[in-house]
Amino acid sequence: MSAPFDNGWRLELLDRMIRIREFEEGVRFLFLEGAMPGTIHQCQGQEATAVGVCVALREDDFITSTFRGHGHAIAKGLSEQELLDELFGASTGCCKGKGGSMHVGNMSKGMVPGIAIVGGGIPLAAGMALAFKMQKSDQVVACFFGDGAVAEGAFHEGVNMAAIWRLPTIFVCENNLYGASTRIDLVMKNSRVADRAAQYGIAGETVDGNDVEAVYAATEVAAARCRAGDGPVLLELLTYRQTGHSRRDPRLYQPESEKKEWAARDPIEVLSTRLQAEGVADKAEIEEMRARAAKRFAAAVDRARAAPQPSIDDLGTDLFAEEPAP
Ligand SMILES: Cc1ncc(C[n+]2csc(CCOP(=O)(O)OP(=O)(O)O)c2C)c(N)n1
Ligand SMILES: [Mg+2]
Repeated sequence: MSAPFDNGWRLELLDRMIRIREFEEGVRFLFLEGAMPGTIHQCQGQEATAVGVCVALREDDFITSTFRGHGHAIAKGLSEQELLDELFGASTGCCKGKGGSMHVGNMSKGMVPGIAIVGGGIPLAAGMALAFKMQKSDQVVACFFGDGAVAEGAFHEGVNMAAIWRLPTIFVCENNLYGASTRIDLVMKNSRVADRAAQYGIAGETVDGNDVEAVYAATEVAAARCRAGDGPVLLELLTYRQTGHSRRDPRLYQPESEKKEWAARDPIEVLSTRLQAEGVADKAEIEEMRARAAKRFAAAVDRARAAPQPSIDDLGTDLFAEEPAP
């Protein structure tokens, strides 16, 4: 990937974050009007973690994601169309309509379909990285998980194994202070997640997860470490969920003062303000970006509403089990 501080590139970072925000806000209304089945876990406020990590990776690198994967997907290069089709349960969706919101992904674009078990992606990412190492490939895996995953046994097992075998995995903890409604300090004595890296003998760093350029820079260093055989790396990205945990959550457990404090550090605003202050873009250009993203989303919704649903025959495809002999 080219240098992060080229101005054209910084505008690209902003554009991707805006596309994610437009997507999430649009999807929220679609769910409220009952247009889609299932539930949703959204990422408004966390766009910089997704974009900063994914754009620092190569196209042939992989990510694993969670139940909160829409932003990761757009950041890794999936289109709004294939995501919306998936959310509508259409056979043209990125998982042929069989996964839905919690399992979006596209292996050809380097995204393993989302794993909704908290911490479930961690051992899988270590396993993928082991495969890359055995194949003598220099690909890396970035594994997204929340602060809630850190107390799962899977975290210890996956990180420890990656550490002893020096696997090319970037463990990306999106620390948004809450696991559903539970605040991090109720479930962790030491809530600085990056501190755990030292116990495993690996590199670890805490980064401002609402500053996309800082996330990009930290990921670039981590990926280079992994490619050089000096992985894994644990990145803790400090961020905040500006929306409910899932569709029905009014997030009453987040204190008003805390919400305000983090709203003032909104990742899109942080970069827009910086680019305007440096004369890289003006308000009108940024507004134009937003309008383009909104238009793109609206066109994708029209197509997704008319997209074909899976057929009965599709029930028997994409399965690992063989049909028993008659
Ligand atoms: C093993 C497991 N336990 C519980 C759940 C239910 N659950 C889904 S999301 C969630 C909270 C996860 O919090 P965190 O890991 O911090 O991620 P965030 O939602 O903040 O992105 C819980 C408890 C689950 N999916 N898997
Ligand atoms: Mg969390």
